[in-house]
Amino acid sequence: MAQGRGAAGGVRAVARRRQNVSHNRSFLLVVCCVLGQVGNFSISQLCLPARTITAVNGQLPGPTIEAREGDTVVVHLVNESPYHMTIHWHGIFQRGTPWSDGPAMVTQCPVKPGANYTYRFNVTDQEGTLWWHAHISFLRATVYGALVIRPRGGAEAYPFTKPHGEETVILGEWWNANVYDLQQLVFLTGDTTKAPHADAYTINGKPGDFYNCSNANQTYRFQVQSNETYLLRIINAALNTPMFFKVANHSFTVIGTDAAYTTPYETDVVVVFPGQTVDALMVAGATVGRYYMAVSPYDSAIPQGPPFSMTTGTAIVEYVGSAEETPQLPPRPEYTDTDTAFRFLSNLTALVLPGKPTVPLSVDTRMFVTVGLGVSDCQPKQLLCNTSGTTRPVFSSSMNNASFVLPEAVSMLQAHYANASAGVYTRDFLDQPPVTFDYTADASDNATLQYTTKSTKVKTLRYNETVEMVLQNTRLIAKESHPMHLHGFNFFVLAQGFGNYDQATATPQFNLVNPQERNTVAVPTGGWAVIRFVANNPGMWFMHCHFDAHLDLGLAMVFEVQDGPTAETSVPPPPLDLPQC
Ligand SMILES: *[C@@H]1O[C@H](CO)[C@@H](O)[C@H](O)[C@H]1NC(C)=O
Ligand SMILES: *[C@@H]1O[C@H](CO)[C@@H](O)[C@H](O)[C@H]1NC(C)=O
Ligand SMILES: *[C@@H]1O[C@H](CO)[C@@H](O)[C@H](O)[C@H]1NC(C)=O
Ligand SMILES: *[C@@H]1O[C@H](CO)[C@@H](O)[C@H](O)[C@H]1NC(C)=O
Ligand SMILES: *[C@@H]1O[C@H](CO)[C@@H](O)[C@H](O)[C@H]1NC(C)=O
Ligand SMILES: *[C@@H]1O[C@H](CO)[C@@H](O)[C@H](O)[C@H]1NC(C)=O
Ligand SMILES: *[C@@H]1O[C@H](CO)[C@@H](O)[C@H](O)[C@H]1NC(C)=O
Ligand SMILES: *[C@@H]1O[C@H](CO)[C@@H](O)[C@H](O)[C@H]1NC(C)=O
Ligand SMILES: *[C@@H]1O[C@H](CO)[C@@H](O)[C@H](O)[C@H]1NC(C)=O
Ligand SMILES: *[C@@H]1O[C@H](CO)[C@@H](O)[C@H](O)[C@H]1NC(C)=O
Ligand SMILES: *[C@@H]1O[C@H](CO)[C@@H](O)[C@H](O)[C@H]1NC(C)=O
Ligand SMILES: *[C@@H]1O[C@H](CO)[C@@H](O)[C@H](O)[C@H]1NC(C)=O
Ligand SMILES: [Cu+2]
Repeated sequence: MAQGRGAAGGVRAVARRRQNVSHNRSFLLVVCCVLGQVGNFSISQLCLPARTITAVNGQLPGPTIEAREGDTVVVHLVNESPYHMTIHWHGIFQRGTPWSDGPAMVTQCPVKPGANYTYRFNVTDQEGTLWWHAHISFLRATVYGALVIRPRGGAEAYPFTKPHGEETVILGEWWNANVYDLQQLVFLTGDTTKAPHADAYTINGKPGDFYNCSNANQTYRFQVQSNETYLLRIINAALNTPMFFKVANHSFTVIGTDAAYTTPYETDVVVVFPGQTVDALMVAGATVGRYYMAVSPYDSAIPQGPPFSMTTGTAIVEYVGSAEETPQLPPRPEYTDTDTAFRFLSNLTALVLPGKPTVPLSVDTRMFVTVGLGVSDCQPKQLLCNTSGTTRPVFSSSMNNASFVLPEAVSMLQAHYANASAGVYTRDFLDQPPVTFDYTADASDNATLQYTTKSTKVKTLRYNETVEMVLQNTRLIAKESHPMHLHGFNFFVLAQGFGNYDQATATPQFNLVNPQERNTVAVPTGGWAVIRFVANNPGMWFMHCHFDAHLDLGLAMVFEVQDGPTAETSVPPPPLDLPQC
């Protein structure tokens, strides 16, 4: 993989590497581009004519940012694309640096075409694999890359035997259409079927051998040495597709998720939702030969909605000394195999290490939040909305029946910092659903309950309070497993299950010993998950579904975390180069 330094000049990367010394690591990301600018990038996929895409430093995926725990990362973002841009450092806590989190209109106004912004943050108290991506429109379809955090002592200090090699494995979706235009069309019509599904699944940007195009360049290859152990850093960067991940004739030992170590977990299939990462060891212990690494979609919707692309993205794991033979293809789970998804996702536990935060046992604020789809009225800006029917025409989504819209004039963090929330957001996000109903019953799926209205609501938290949140999926429109992502924190996943949450039966199932730590939890389809986190990070923190299709429709809310008692526990002044709207 390429290192994270840009091709252009003026970039400094501090080279000293001593244990227990933190470093400044500098990166230049140039987002580009339509015509003739630095980093202009065109690509031919699926044997179609080459086309310019929005990409970083002329690469798909973009450069990997490598750091050690405790480092300071400085990223100069230069926007040479024709679109408004922001970058989110997915999973980074951003303690003390809320202005660097990146979601457009939540923590910053976008970086305009031709403008630039410098993101600065420390990578503290987390190790493993995270990633970065555009957090505006659907542009993260091609604007993404890995963010690897090794221990201060380097790979020698892993809490597992040091592997012989490491590979970043970024799963993505490829769209033949321009994704910015698709997002505009979906928004203007309110009709998600205008962007039904991706044209291919990719591994490290390449779709592999099972699409109607035989081009040697479209398959990624991993070279392995027989009997050596590899750390696969698997990232799901797809817009809307959860993935099953397999390698023919190989199995894995999962040792981390979302940059938090797990108890080693043996499996022959990895399940990874958009926003999530899985670190897994793989021993090259098969007969010398060639094996497909394969990703296939997990479609959790019941009843099934617009079809996923029922295809398989592949790469090749190639042993040194193997012949150019046809690789073995692993059997893939059924597209609707919820049992396999749940088995993997619910069996992971944290690796308890000294000094690591443990699950808080007392709770200050309890929330019960429904998550799901619905319908809304046409909004004034939805100029292509079909108003001729009798039913509400716009697909929508909501949390506790509030369908989230971003403000337009100023970012929420700027409004918070200036004590000027009026006209930007309101503090009335509910702790409970406004209507109690049978959340997961088919009979509940009626037009009355589906209806939801647009707003910009936050839940305000005191600094340092402990929050427990039950996320309850609904059956409105469809049951579906929504990957719920929280910015600014990791949370502990205490329990998860199917049907309506029942406190009496769920509480005894809570894992209060070694629950998995995540920044994105896939709430089971037609089910629930219970999470806990400590609000020890002042700022405005987005919580949302990591399917871009659902985020765009309003499946989101924001936590407003108040300042603590000291300057270190308060939102600092905005950086001087913070973009203005
Ligand atoms: C980031 O780390 C550096 C070096 O340890 C430290 O001086 C600085 O205060 C940290 N910044 C924040 C916001 O915590
Ligand atoms: C970033 O923007 C500032 C202000 O417009 C400009 O002075 C500077 O040259 C830009 N830097 C780069 C690397 O484009
Ligand atoms: C390949 O082309 C065939 C025939 O045109 C079509 O039926 C099939 O769906 C295509 N497969 C993919 C993966 O696009
Ligand atoms: C493969 O990629 C190389 C380098 O980008 C390019 O020169 C070559 O034309 C490509 N081959 C095909 C068949 O597209
Ligand atoms: C790999 O290990 C197996 C079992 O220990 C052994 O039979 C084989 O010779 C080894 N292969 C190589 C290339 O060392
Ligand atoms: C490898 O996997 C393929 C596909 O599942 C299977 O047909 C084959 O028997 C396996 N080979 C070995 C040596 O296990
Ligand atoms: C994982 O979870 C399932 C329930 O989905 C359970 O039946 C199974 O025993 C668990 N353990 C392992 C190691 O998969
Ligand atoms: C608009 O909705 C009506 C009623 O549902 C339908 O008959 C018509 O085909 C729709 N028009 C378009 C352009 O989708
Ligand atoms: C916002 O209100 C707090 C508390 O009243 C005050 O300390 C702070 O100075 C105010 N900030 C601004 C920018 O007015
Ligand atoms: C919609 O479903 C809810 C829950 O089942 C029910 O209470 C309500 O009466 C239904 N409304 C209509 C109009 O059917
Ligand atoms: C959501 O709120 C709307 C508007 O108040 C109401 O009509 C609808 O029934 C509510 N749905 C749910 C599930 O609470
Ligand atoms: C935050 O909570 C932790 C754990 O309860 C406590 O140790 C710490 O002192 C608190 N910090 C502040 C500033 O209140
Ligand atoms: Cu969703």
